[in-house]
Formats: sequence, structure tokens, C-alpha cells
Amino acid sequence: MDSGVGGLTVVKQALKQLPRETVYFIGDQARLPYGPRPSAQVREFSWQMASFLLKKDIKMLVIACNTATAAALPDLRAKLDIPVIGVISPGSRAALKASPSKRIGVIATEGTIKSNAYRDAIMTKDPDATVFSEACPKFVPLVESNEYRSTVAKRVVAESLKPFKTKNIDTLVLGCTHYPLLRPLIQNVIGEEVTLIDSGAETVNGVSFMLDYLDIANTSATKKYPDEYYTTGSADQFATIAKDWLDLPDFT
Ligand code: DGN
Repeated sequence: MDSGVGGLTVVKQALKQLPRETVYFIGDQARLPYGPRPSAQVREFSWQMASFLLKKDIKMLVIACNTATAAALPDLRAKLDIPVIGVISPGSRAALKASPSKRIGVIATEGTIKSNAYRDAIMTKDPDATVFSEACPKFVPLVESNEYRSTVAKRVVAESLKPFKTKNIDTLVLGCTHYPLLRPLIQNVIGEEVTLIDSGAETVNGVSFMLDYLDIANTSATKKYPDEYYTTGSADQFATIAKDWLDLPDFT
């Protein structure tokens, strides 16, 4: 689940790494963005999205949204009797692994940055790390409006990443699942020497591990059921981006 198409960056990895598992995805595009919303409201919306997916008889829930992970992970874990996986812990672990200098940048929505969830997760794992956080509230609307390759996007990314110029980071966490769609622009501005961490991709490694650990992976040769995608917003808008990003020309 995600607030919109950003969660598809996690789905893309899941389709690649776990081709036998069925994906049920919902994006809450009608109420996007979650980033500026109070965390109690994000918690309530996350519960509603999770309740929809539970009707599909899912065996594991992935909160493919950093904002919802920061606001609702403990709540959903307490309420559900299936494993619930968020994106922040895997992203933090991967950032520490990738960063020799331990000078780590984090870009995310206002909600995620305000929650300090990344700073806390990184510093709990390594108290010697230094974390520089920046909210990039203009990124999600660019992705949702399918402008993630535009010149406007280029300009916005350059402007938003300026604060990192003097920070001497060697690693930057894409702490919002929408941001990997802007990855080429982000890499171009921040420089090739900075490693970008896609928290969604890291999360799928965790999902894979959990499926094995709990012995609930699908062991048959193919998927048991076809994948299903839902949005609370416009199906056409969703399908345009899903087709492009997931590289599924027949996506309907
Ligand atoms: N994709 C969501 C995240 O990872 O935080 C947030 C998008 C939004 O609603 N602003």
C-alpha cells in the first residue's frame, strides 16, 4: 500500500525478486499527498488501506510508503496478525552499509522528516553516524502528474538538493517511495560519487527473507493468482504511470 504510485517502485522490485508471489496493491491517490497530513490522519488512512487489502486474504502487508511507515507501522503491527513490513528500517540499514564516512543524507516528505524516523533508525544502529535531512514536498506532485522526466522536474530537483552541497555526504536515502522515479535527475544533481539508497528495493530483500523464515513463500512454479492493482483515484492516470514504470505494456 502507498498514498499513490510511489509504492510501484517497491512492486517493481517484488515482481523482479519474487515472481511467484501475488501482489495486491492499493494507492490512495484520491487523498494524496500524505506528506503534509497530521500523523493521526495518516494512521487512520493507512488502517483503511490495510483493511481493504486484508479482504484479499493477504499473508503479509508491506507499507510501501515512508510517510505511512513513520506514522502507522506500530499501530498496524498491533492490529494485524500477519507480518507487517515498513520501508524505513531496511532503508536505514542499507544506508549505513553503503556509507564509509557515515555522513548520510535523507530526502523524504515533510511527515517523514518531521517524525525523525530515519534519523532515529540510523542513529540507533550507529550512534556515530551524522544524518542530514531535507523535506522535498515538490517531488511527489511531479511524479503523480507524470512529469518526472520533464525540465520542470530537473529544475525542482536541482533547487531542492542545494542544501546538500556543503554537507559532504557519501550516501543519500530516497526516503519516499515516489523518489526512485526521479532517480536519474537526483543522481545527476547530487553527483555520481554519492550512493543513492532506494528504501523500497531494500524492503523487498526483507520481504523475501521473511517469506523464507516464516515458511510462507509460494513454492509452486508460477503465481497462484494474478496481481491486482487498485487506486482510490483515477484508474487511467494510475495505469499510465504503472505501464511506464513497471514496463508492462498490457497493463489494464
Ligand atoms: N510515497 C510516500 C512515501 O514514501 O512517503 C509518500 C507520498 C506522499 O503521499 N506524499
